[in-house]
Amino acid sequence: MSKHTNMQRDVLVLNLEEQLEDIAQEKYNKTLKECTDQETYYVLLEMTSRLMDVAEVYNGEKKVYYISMEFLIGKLLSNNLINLRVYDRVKAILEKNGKSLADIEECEPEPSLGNGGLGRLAACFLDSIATLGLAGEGIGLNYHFGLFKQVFKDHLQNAEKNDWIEKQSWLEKTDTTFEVSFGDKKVVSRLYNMNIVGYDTGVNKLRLFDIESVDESLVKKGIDFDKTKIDKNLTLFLYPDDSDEAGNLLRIYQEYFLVSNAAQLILREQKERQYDLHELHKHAAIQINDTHPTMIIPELIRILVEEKAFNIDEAINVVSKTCAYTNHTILAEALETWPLEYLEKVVPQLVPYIKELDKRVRAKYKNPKVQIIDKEKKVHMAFIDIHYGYSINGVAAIHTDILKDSELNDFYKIYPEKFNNKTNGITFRRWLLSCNHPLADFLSQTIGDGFKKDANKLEKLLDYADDQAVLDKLESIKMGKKKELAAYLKEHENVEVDPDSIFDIQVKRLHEYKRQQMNALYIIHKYLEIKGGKKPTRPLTFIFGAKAAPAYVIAKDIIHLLLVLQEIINNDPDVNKYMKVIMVENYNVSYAEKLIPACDVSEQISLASKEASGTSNMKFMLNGAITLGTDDGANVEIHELVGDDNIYIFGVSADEVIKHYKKADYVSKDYYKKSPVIKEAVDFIVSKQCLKVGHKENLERLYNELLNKDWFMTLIDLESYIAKKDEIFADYENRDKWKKMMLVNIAKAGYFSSDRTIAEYNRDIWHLN
Ligand code: 26Y
Repeated sequence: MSKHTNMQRDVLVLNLEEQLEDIAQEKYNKTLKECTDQETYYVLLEMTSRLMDVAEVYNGEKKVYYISMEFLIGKLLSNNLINLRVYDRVKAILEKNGKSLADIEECEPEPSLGNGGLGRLAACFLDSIATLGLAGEGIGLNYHFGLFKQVFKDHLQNAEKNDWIEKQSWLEKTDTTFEVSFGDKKVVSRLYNMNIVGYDTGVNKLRLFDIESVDESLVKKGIDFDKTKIDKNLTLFLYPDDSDEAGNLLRIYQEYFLVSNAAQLILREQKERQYDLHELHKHAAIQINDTHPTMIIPELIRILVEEKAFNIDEAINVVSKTCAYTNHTILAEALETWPLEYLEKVVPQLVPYIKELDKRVRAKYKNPKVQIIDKEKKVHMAFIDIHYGYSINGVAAIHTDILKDSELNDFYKIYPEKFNNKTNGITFRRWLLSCNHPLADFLSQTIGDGFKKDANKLEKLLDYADDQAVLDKLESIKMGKKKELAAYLKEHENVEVDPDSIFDIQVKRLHEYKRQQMNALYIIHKYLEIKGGKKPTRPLTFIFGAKAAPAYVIAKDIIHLLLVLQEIINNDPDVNKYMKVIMVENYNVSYAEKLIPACDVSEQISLASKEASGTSNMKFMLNGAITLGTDDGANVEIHELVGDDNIYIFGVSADEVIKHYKKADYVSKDYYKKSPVIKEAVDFIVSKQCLKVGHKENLERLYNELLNKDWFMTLIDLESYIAKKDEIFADYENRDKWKKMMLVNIAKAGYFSSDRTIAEYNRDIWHLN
């Protein structure tokens, strides 16, 4: 940090209280004490922004550009205060003025710029890039209504617009505008910046592009709008309904809008710094977050050829040395393949370049499975990344192995040196320091502050594995967080839960492969057991949070089932003393920060081989929850780190699953017929009791799906899941054993810091100084 900014910062930090009073006067002509919570939030926003404006800005010889359609950053106030190292002082000043920082946080709207794992990962990465002092920025879109807000009506998910942008916000409007041309129209973009401050370090920027001509009044009811008016709707929503052609086209418009802006921004910076574009790869690393920004490759090549006088070989060569791709899924339906005809309509200028890239592959490799444009004239976006990028990584060890050995094996045989693994991570600033102050403080007292900068230091906690006082304290911190959550659920969901019950939590996007339906079948099983007189030793609280893509019918049916079960069980006086079910409305990052610290049992029950990594598994572990999971994604690595005694693993292995798919020999009905327990639970879905509360159409469709398709093999694992879950609940009563498991999980979580992940990206892929 330069002496100058250092001094400015010191002055601001020394006079925090004066600053806050001054801003309150300037803005509201009030003392801080007189401000409402809402006003206080804006005062803090201003103060924090000033602090960030004088922090060091990273400027290296080489920079990483993390391009992503999603950045699920969460609320920023607390996080920024923590990273600026002023949280405790601000909290004290507020308390002196009769205010609680927690109440003020409630006034901040949560930016709605991502769907789930991939978007949240991008946000954790930005935090770690800044914390490690690397020059890097995120480039994304500023969706006005972002991901929809979930509302439950009649036990069904309804989608509403999420109007999160306020006049005063963390967004800073810039003077930068670019022209973006599509086949049939042009739009003008506008760049907004957000500061990303590292922990006790400097700032980077998140660049979010928008259009000036966006028209919010296009959205009348729910999330429906005219999908054809691109100049008005382009940045309204994140991934609109892709069930029809207009939705797909809009997504291509959005993707090209993102990469065209990114390319212009990057090339402008190269010019300002007077770098030779033939050496682009020495000054820029472009990380492509899943295939959504893949068009950056042909777009850069196009610009270099058409505007910078490169010949095509030179252009392809330098772009290929600059771009790297991260794969987040092996689900075929999530791998983008765009009909060439769509690209011809939206981005005709790219088509000759995509055809050229395809032609070069064709000349070299005969295997039809590695061609960019297939027989049906569909463009496989991932294949562009693999042929014309210099790195391809999976996001957990098992995921990368599956990519290499099966899904992308044909490519691995061609380019073994390009493939590498980068196991995901999470930022401990948000997922420990910010969401769990009691735990963070206790860890500091016990093992020192070192873990805040070097997460591996958490292992020191293992020295206390037999220290009764430490174990008891971990238990009481958990209890404190469970009580807080219980109060929040009472207020926001109108459900009463017992903090002494076991909190069993599954929060993640709703998808059949994640198998929320299997958890629902366990709940049915337990319900029927209790009805039959078999009471659990201790009450059980099952909590879900999940949004389903609006066009994903079965996922919405699963939500329906969960809401129906919630209604039946919570209102059944024979049972509600022993178990409760809560599906929280509008699960988001802020909700996660309340749920995760309060969790006892972390549900990570995807069909083995299907969850690329998962990241909530890491957040739960760090906060002392015990994983109940399959050997899938990063669960495998958690399992290796904590050992068999500190995790509950069940179900068929990834290898077995892959064999079943290859042989196409899984028949769910066989499992249903064979097992009375399975049959009883599945039948309950269409029982009179359920049909009285829920809808025949939804429940029958789900029932038939499970019985006749069950593509993600719920029934193959149901019996072993029930057995493991009963075992974990029984073990909960062995309090000393449980507390020790908590301790080991926290102590071993250090590996999952995104600081480690980012250090690896830099070491193996980006090579920034
Ligand atoms: C193309 C479109 C339909 C699409 C939109 C969003 C496809 C995929 C996605 C999002 C995928 C995603 O979030 N994947 C998750 O990425 C996490 C971070 O790597 C993983 O931990 C998680 O296992 C994976 O499901």
